[in-house]
Amino acid sequence: MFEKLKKKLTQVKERITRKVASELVPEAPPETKPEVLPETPPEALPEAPPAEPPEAPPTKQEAPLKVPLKLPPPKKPKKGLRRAVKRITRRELAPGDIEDIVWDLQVSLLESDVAVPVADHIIERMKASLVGQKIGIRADPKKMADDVLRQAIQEVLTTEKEVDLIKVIDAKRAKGEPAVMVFVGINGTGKTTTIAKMARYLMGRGYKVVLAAADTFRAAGIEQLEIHAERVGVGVIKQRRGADAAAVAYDAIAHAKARGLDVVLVDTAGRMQTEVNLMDEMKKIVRVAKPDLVIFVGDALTGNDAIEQAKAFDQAVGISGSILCKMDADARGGAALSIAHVTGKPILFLGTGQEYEDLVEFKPEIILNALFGD
Ligand SMILES: Nc1nc2c(ncn2[C@@H]2O[C@H](COP(=O)(O)OP(=O)(O)OP(=O)(O)O)[C@@H](O)[C@H]2O)c(=O)[nH]1
Ligand SMILES: [Mg+2]
Repeated sequence: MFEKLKKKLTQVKERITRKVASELVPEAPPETKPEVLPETPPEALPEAPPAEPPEAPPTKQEAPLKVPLKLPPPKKPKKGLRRAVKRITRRELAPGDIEDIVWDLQVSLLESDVAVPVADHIIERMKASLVGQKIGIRADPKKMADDVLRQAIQEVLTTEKEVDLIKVIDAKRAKGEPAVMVFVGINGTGKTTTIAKMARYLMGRGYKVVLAAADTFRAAGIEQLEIHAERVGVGVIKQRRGADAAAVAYDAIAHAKARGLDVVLVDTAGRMQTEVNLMDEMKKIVRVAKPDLVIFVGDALTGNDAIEQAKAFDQAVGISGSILCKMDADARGGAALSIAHVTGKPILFLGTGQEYEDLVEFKPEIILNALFGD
């Protein structure tokens, strides 16, 4: 997962590390030996400039001769020296220091299909963290580079409003009603497979689930769902092909209510956001089913296209969150980094393979570890 983006971010981190290391300056020498100036610290990279000429300031060495005997001679040189060291350890990074690095990062993110506003946000956060940063001897350049990028990316992965699927189901169960979830997205992104995975996931947690075969549009749409349902051992409510998709969803909800089931997962036909009739049909499904959650299913491999789709589906029916599938094959990571920030809706789960257990609850750490782990 994310091999290409990880490689690019590693290069950016190395550049930040080198930049910070080149700014490192020695710390104050031990107070007992004011005349001995420190050597270049071992942490600094070879290009780190020596911060001070090897000789101590001559005035300081001559000072003891001029002071009256009753004054302790070493005091003044120590103070002066400390002040000098303090001045140089105050070195800060200026915008110009990181201009090239910022440019590199921007190109890397855009090449990885990260959406422009998300790339901009990451860049701005990185600048805000680095510019004006005081770099002292104790700075750990590698850690600093890592932290700066990690934090910026963590921010774009997190939305203000979280959605806890299990809490939503439990709240409905407490009212004696089934939770209804409608899965939407363009063709072939992984909706039907994800519904089967989700049914398995929820049944494993003790919930009673039924599926609604509301993809009445595509040939074999219903049969495909039935095959998955049989494999995971869950019931399907269906009508014939071409039937009103909203009516199928309605039937499934009525069935769940009658049987005291906990969750209805509604499969829908894939549709391009530009297909007006199909988008209208989806709006009707949502109007009729009044789902607790509308879940956008995106194909991570389509990068920025998935983000544009998510925006369009959100505008049409108001999505609650997203599930990104095919993460197992995604080397670029653009969709995963962008979708939450652009839509303002959280990523709920990740599809990580073609098996039914390949559905992972989303946590920013999954992405961060893939990008920053060893
Ligand atoms: N590698 C991988 N493949 C996946 C994942 N999720 C789904 N797929 C595959 O993607 C293909 C399409 O999946 P479907 O579930 O049929 O997609 P859909 O959105 O229902 O498609 P339509 O009904 O045609 O719109 C199938 O071959 C799935 O096995 C995933 O997380 N990883
Ligand atoms: Mg399908």
